[in-house]
Amino acid sequence: MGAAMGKNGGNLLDSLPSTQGTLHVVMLGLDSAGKTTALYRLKFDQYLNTVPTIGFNCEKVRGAVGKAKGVQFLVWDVGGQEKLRPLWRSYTRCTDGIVFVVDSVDVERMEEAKMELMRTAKCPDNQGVPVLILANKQDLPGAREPKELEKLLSLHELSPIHPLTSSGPAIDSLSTTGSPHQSSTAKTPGDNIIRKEDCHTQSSNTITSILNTASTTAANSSTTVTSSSYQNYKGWHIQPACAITGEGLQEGLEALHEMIVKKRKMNKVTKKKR
Ligand SMILES: Nc1nc2c(ncn2[C@@H]2O[C@H](COP(=O)(O)OP(=O)(O)O)[C@@H](O)[C@H]2O)c(=O)[nH]1
Ligand SMILES: [Mg+2]
Repeated sequence: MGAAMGKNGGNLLDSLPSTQGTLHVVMLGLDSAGKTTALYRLKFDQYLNTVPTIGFNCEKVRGAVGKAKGVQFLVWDVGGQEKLRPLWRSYTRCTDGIVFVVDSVDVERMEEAKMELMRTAKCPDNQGVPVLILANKQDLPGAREPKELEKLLSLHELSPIHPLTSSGPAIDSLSTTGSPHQSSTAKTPGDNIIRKEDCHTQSSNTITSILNTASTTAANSSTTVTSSSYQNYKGWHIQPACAITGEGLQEGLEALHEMIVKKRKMNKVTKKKR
């Protein structure tokens, strides 16, 4: 898709003035998992033939179901080839949510997918960022069910550490809806990388200290709200999908939206406790 979509399809430049309130989402996953197909199915509600993504595609898409109905998402679809994966980090730094697309049939590469997912989700910048795992290609024979993928990908490891009950690191990340000024067309690797300095967000150090403070304060006073907020927040959701027909994609966005809203509420409570 890439460059062709940039010329003929939606252009991020069009979208820049009205990105306030837009949720920023990065779509990652191994090459050929179906990221670009999913993006353009969401955007145009039709199947578009893709070519391997070198760089990224970026489109505004709208939620169509449940509480996500009408919500605008700015979705970055980043190339998944091995040589491009080191760039993922630059795209996830200020994101509201991560969509990790998995080819549900490709069991041989499931370990590789798990490794990349964990590397991304456990990176200090991304801890606590909601992750939607899109179990794609469910239309194909041999597609693994979400329950099995949950085990194969060790998704339980993604659940956040409860800062009030654990002595583990309480790292959170406050997200921002500030938009990096970039073009929507595919670029060569390294072009138009979102840098953390571009995002008006707080550093993980600051956030760690916010949570540590909250933890101490809350332990000495009323902890119910913060505590239950954290307990309700799983931080990930697995959604069966078929990017070719579009099945499951909007439901996935709805689940991601719900996680983002919960996460923001948690952040608010945490800030109030300071
Ligand atoms: N059967 C099936 N094929 C899919 C599905 N999603 C993507 N594909 C195919 O998988 C290949 C790779 O898709 P693409 O979107 O380019 O993957 P990307 O590298 O993750 O962006 C293409 O031939 C798509 O047509 C799906 O849900 N079902
Ligand atoms: Mg692609």
